[in-house]
Amino acid sequence: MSQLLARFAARADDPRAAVLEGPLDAGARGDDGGGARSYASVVRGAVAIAAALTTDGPLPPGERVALLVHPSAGFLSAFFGVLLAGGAVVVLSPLHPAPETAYFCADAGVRTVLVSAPMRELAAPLAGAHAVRALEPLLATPAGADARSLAEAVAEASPALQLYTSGTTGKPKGAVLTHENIGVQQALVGRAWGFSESDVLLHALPLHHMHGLAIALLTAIGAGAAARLRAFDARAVWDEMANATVFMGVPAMYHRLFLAFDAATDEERARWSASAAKLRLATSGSAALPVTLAERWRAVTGTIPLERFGMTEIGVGISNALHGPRFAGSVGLPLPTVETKIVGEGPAHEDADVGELWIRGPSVFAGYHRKDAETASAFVPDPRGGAPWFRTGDTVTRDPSLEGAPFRILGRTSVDILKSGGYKLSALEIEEVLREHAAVAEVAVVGISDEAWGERVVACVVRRGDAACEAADLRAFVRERLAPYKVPKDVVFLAELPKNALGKVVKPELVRQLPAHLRLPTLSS
Ligand code: MCA
Ligand code: AMP
Repeated sequence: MSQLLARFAARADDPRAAVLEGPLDAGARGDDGGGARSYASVVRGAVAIAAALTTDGPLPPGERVALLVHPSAGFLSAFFGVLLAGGAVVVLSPLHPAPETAYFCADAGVRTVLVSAPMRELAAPLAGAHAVRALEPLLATPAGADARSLAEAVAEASPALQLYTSGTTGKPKGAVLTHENIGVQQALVGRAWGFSESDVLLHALPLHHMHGLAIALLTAIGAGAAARLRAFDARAVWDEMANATVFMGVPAMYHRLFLAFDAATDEERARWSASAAKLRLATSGSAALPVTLAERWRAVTGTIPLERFGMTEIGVGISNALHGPRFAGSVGLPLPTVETKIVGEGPAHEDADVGELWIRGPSVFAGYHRKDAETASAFVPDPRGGAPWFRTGDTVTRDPSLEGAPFRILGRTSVDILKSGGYKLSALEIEEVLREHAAVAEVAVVGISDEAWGERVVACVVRRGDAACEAADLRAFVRERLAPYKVPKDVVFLAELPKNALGKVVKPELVRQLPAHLRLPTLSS
């Protein structure tokens, strides 16, 4: 039986808040009033969604059902409703333009899309190819079964979630995570970070990625905590820390928090500092947390954020300890059940001091949806017949000078994978789109180090002949086709791109040349 669903179903009669939606009131921790949505009502909603999805008979196991639902209790009911019906969730985001959303749905083989009222217009282009169903009326579907009996029918090995992640092969791939993967992850992270029913998670992360969805929201829900869901806004996040116990962010959020802090009044700074210092936990992940930001957080709260390493394909694999020393610039040690190996240039499977991080364990995903070649190249068989290793594509080392020799993430093994504000981006995907523009003869997309975003996406373009085309035209062209966070921040026109003898663009050389062509970003850009 799915442990993820068993934990959820066990809260069917729990009157305490699962989700806090409205204006925060420190006392709102109980019934369905004042923006607090109880576990009982979220479970009831999920059972109703499961009933609505199965009126014509059971779903084929792992049937992909897409959600275009704003962050809310309804999102949680829809998510668990699909799972209780035996399906697997594909989370869509309002950030994606229609062509990208259409690609996710087509690639996943989605037949049904559940849409909440604020997203209705965005779902209109999907209506031709998919059954688009309004969420709110479905939440009231009469249900015959109860959550526990539905949970019992779902196997641990069944797919639960398909998350789209950028890779080195152009278009994003659907990483398939089973109930076991997510359930193990939920328990591991919950235990490692000391989650309990008395926690209130301040949640401002997007829900279409592993960090916001599983590492944050499902960890909190698995422990019976409450999640305050809101869009990220630096001043509001500072304000709302007063009513939270845990905050999870990406480094770009900490950067924004300190821009707001520096612009705040003395009274605000004092109030915000006091609230932040009272949080029992603040975490950072999805990209390297610069030591300067870690130290700014220490100056306000007395401790640096708990940094950990994760991936869509594995959830959190390595984490600093909740109690015990935390070292800025290191991500700590593998969580229990996570096996690691560092593989260098030498013979395969030989442990090295510096090299690619390989991981295995029950939280590692099942494979990429309908992409057997990519799945095969992501895993390395164990020569002794054990479970295969997942190649993370991250270069790591361990620091023997620190207690426990914690891991340090040194960078990606591929220049074509970028991280901007915590989002993983494929340079190849952005290049493919730019190449469709009539004025583009050649293009190379690279990331340059940036204080606000970690990496700043820059497109280097050779124009076709004397075609008239400006940076703004190309940015607008990409924006119609890809999420706004994938749009290059800068477009640089060059006479030619540096290439090696085989005619391949030498991206490191291009990055070295770029400062001469670019106005360097300012602190607030
Ligand atoms: C927004 N913009 C961005 C990004 N976010 N550009 C590049 N990179 C970004 N990450 C663009 C907007 O489209 C807009 O463009 C301009 O920047 C200003 O947007 P703004 O409204 O100020 O941004 P925002 O909406 O406040 O977003 C900033 C953010 C967001 C809150 C930091 O980027 C974010 O939520 N990042 C989290 C990503 C995440 O969850 N990653 C987890 C992946 P324009 O002006 O042109 O319109 S999972 C993972 O990594 C693993 C599992 C792990 O370890 O966690
Ligand atoms: P994603 O595919 O969006 O899940 O991103 C996963 C990638 O984020 C990892 O492979 C790392 O490159 C990066 N990442 C996650 N956490 C950290 C961290 N704490 N430090 C450095 N990089 C990180």
